[in-house]
Amino acid sequence: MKEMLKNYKTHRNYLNFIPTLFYRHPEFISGSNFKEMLKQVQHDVYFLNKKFKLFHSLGLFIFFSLNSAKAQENKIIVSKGNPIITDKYTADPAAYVYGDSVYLYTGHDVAPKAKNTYEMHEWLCYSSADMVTWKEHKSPLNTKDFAWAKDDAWASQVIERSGKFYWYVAITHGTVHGKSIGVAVADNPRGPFKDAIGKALITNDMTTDVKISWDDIDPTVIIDDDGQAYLFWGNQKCYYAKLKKNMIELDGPIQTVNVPEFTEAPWIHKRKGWYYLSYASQFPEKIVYAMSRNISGPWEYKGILNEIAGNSNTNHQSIIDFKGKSYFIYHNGGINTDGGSYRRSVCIDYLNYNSDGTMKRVIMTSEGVKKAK
Ligand code: FUB
Repeated sequence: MKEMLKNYKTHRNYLNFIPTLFYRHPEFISGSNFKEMLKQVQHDVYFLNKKFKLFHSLGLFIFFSLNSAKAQENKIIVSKGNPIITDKYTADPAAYVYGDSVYLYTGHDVAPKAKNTYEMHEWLCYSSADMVTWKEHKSPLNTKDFAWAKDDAWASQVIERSGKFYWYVAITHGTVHGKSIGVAVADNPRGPFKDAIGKALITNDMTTDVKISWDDIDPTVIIDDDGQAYLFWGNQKCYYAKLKKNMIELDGPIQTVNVPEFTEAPWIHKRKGWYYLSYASQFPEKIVYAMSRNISGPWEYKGILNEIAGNSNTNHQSIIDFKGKSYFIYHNGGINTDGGSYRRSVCIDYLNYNSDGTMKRVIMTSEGVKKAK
């Protein structure tokens, strides 16, 4: 009996439990079959203790998992220079200025150490009001969100129109051979995003000039001052097309941009009446650029903007203006010790323009940028 009570006491809610025992075993009160009853009670207590321990551990597990997911969601990263994020590999940055913040969307390299191909299943989202302190948001988009797609969360870009956020992504198609471009939509820049059309916007069979299956990648998007939106993308050839106001349909034929030694990673931006088309050139990649007064060209080639980014054979840029400064956001393989072409990391340095609108070559630094005010 003593043992039994000890067992009860180890049980957090034993006080509630005792009346239940009397209810289940009325013979305890009458005194008959006392030994049998004791056995039964001990048996019950044993299993209740076991159950309690199980529920207790399960509860703790759920509590800690939820809390660590929550902590991860709102994790604050104070960058100590380049790379800006060091707890995971981030690639293919696409920054977007919205309100008082910069939203930074990246791919997520998860290839294990010895794997020398890309392994990427989701996109990541960070935001900052000063370019140094970043908040990590819950991953707002995964390749699984596109039911028609296979895998490969490659380069992407987000843009806002009429209060909706459109995220154009490069991804492998599930049934049409090759890479494709999908579009997801959300009501706020942190998502969650969902597939906007339930099918790909661009598939490999829509562009037949280039005989590779990965020429439909790396979407970049712009809404011009007159409200016309354009999508640029490509590998080996740079394509572009108008988008309808709904942002989820092409508005006219796919056209080709004529620029030298185009590899991939186009980024289109406009500043002071100039259109800039920067892109990765050759391999390993340098970022070069061309300028035009007209979005449909002709484009004037201006040369190298950023040299090969250290130990990464790709070099994928995003260009923004924020709080009075211009930024060049790119990736290298700078995380010790496994960083490299398939485990990349986002970096940020200043971008400077000359008075004629041309861009000065970027100086990649370890220090990165200072707090924007
Ligand atoms: O991250 C996968 C691919 O590598 C991107 O789509 C390219 O731009 C290159 O960075």
